[in-house]
Amino acid sequence: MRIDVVSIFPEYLAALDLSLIGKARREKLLDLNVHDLRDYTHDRHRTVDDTPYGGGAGMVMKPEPWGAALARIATESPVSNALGDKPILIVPSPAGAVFDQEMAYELAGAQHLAFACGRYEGIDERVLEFASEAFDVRPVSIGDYVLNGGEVAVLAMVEAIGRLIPGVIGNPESLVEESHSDGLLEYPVYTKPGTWEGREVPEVLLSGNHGKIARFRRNKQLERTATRRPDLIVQLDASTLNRHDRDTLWHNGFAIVEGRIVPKDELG
Ligand code: JDE
Repeated sequence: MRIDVVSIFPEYLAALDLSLIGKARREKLLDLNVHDLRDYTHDRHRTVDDTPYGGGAGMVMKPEPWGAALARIATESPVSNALGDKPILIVPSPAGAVFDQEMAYELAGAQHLAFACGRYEGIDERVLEFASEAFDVRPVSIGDYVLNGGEVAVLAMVEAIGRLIPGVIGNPESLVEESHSDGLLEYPVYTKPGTWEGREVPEVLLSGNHGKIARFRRNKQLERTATRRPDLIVQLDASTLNRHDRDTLWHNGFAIVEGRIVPKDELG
């Protein structure tokens, strides 16, 4: 896979030389290129921003450097072809569609991704229109909060996508296990020593009884998800829950009514 990132702080992306993603680059599984937007300016001060039309606070990123940088990346794309296939341009933005594991899987299947890191109040909207001639443009949010720029969002997305590229993860079994995570949060994990700071590892995990261990872990997943992410519980398919699952959910505030999972406090 080829990935291009455009930023006014290219040093921010230095973290992508490290760990799993750094190894994938060295092994040529990932061709990652970071570009300095200021290299596409022509004035003495390498200006990338200007005041907003219509007034308002802050500054807006000028279109010309973005147009030049993105045109260059599109030209070099291994994807753009006569069939109308386009590379994907991801624009981190609090106003984007929310990035999740499903989107990570989709993007991991692409040949060429580009990321445009905005700063200040954002990028002149005409850049996204212009870019859509050569790219499939996707404004994407990593959550409902505001960052100073897109760089940190790109670090998160490249890590989530990069680890799904075949060969990047040493132990592909962990990916298989992950994909079977059935819409619940993970169960808690423990390792040696068996007693630490007066705290014991749950006895069942030492029992060797695999049926009991599976039930214990499943209960922990259901309890955690009910407490921390009740929004995920109501999205579960009730027909996939056994008698034990239903009992655990009941004791954690959820009922099943006519095949639908509902918080008990919403019952009449
Ligand atoms: C991403 N959750 C939050 C991007 C932006 C066009 C392009 C970019 C301060 O205002 C911003 C911040 C950012 C950086 O991304 C995030 C983010 N997921 O904050 C833009 C706006 N228009 C503007």
